[in-house]
Amino acid sequence: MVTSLRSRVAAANTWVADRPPPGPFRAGFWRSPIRGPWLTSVLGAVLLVGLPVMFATGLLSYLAYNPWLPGNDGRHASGVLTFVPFHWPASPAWGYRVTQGLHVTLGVVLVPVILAKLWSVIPKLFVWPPVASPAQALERLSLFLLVGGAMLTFATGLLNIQYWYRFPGSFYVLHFYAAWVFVVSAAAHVALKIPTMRAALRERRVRDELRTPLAGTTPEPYTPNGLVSARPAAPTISRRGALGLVGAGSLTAFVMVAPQTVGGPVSRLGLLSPRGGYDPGGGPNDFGVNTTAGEARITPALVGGLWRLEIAGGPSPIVLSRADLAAMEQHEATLAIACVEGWSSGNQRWRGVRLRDLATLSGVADPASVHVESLQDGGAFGRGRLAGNQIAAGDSLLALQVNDADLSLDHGFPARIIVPNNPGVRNTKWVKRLTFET
Ligand SMILES: Nc1nc2c(c(=O)[nH]1)N[C@H]1C(S)=C(S)[C@@H](COP(=O)(O)O)O[C@H]1N2
Ligand SMILES: [Mo]
Repeated sequence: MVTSLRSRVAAANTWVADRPPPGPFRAGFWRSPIRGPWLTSVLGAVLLVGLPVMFATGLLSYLAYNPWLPGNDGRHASGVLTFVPFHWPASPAWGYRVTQGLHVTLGVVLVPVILAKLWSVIPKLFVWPPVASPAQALERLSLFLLVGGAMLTFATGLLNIQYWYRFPGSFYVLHFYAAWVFVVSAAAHVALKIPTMRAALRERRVRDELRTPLAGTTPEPYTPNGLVSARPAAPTISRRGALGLVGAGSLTAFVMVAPQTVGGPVSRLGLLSPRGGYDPGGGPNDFGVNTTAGEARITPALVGGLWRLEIAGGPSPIVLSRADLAAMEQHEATLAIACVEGWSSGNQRWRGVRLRDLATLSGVADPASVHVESLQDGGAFGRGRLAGNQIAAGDSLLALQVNDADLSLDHGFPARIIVPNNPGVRNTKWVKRLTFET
């Protein structure tokens, strides 16, 4: 009885397996003669170098937000993945600019490689029958997580650097979890595929293949259910040509995006980076802006003569006017704003009151953190916490001026935070209250 049921299921399976629907499920539908383990392995090798750098710099960015401080972005993103091996330092001042510039630039540069890699394995998406055994079902599920995780990680990242924030939920959370799904499934994929990759790269030397013109381009040996076409067409591009195309795509992406990480006039070369230039007519405040005063609904009345800074957390709150702040000891620091989106303002000369002097004034000797609040209502941008080591750093300022001029309204007049090695978003503009916490 059981045997006959089994054999009937097996017979049904064979019947289905022998009758793929027309189109991409049929052997021989995919005909590119250069598709095969070699091309996939070369692209995989590039990703094997690039993705760990992306993941490491991404984790550093996560740490730079001080996710362990209540109310900071990283908090709700972390959950079971809360992992803070060290507190983000305030030096070197250029640290975040380098790691995040690398993260974003590499992310864009790898897009053509990822797309080519997906193209190279596309027959695998159309395996027939779709589920042949539990083991194969598991493998397909892991590939779904791999491809889905990769797409979501890259899509959220790319939308973010183009200032498209209308995600369902927070960019931070989506990007963070998608990256973990991507990285864990990629690690499993690599462990499974390393032998195939090594064999493929041993079979054909990269050096030799890069010398092979179109005329000499032949398919790799066919194996059933593999990547090589059962019915290869005549080549229209060599493997060298295909890799050249991907390389040219990556190089173009690099040229378009890298300049914005440098900042200053150079960033105008980055034609595809939206923050290429900001031109309020030149002058000391002519550098990139995230959220103008208009967008943040900061009116001249809010920042006029009636503006006061409130300093709380000590025995009694202190209220200071801008003139009071200007009368305190001023300190100058040359620092660049480096945004999570990969762009930098380039170095600017900021002038203002040291955060640690304000902490002392408030009566909190050795604060563990400071809660910074902006006149801007609502949203993650209007508030955030900085850690004790950031307050203590000598170049951490509540800035009143930049490049010998008062801050412009767009850059945070009457006063803004500027802290070395701090993600841009934590340099709050239009500050109204500082609460020092122990
Ligand atoms: N109040 C407030 N502060 C803010 C922002 C904001 O939108 N609102 N944007 C932040 C972000 S994301 C960055 S990168 C920097 C940019 O500073 P800038 O506009 O002066 O160049 O300001 C930060 N401070
Ligand atoms: Mo930013």
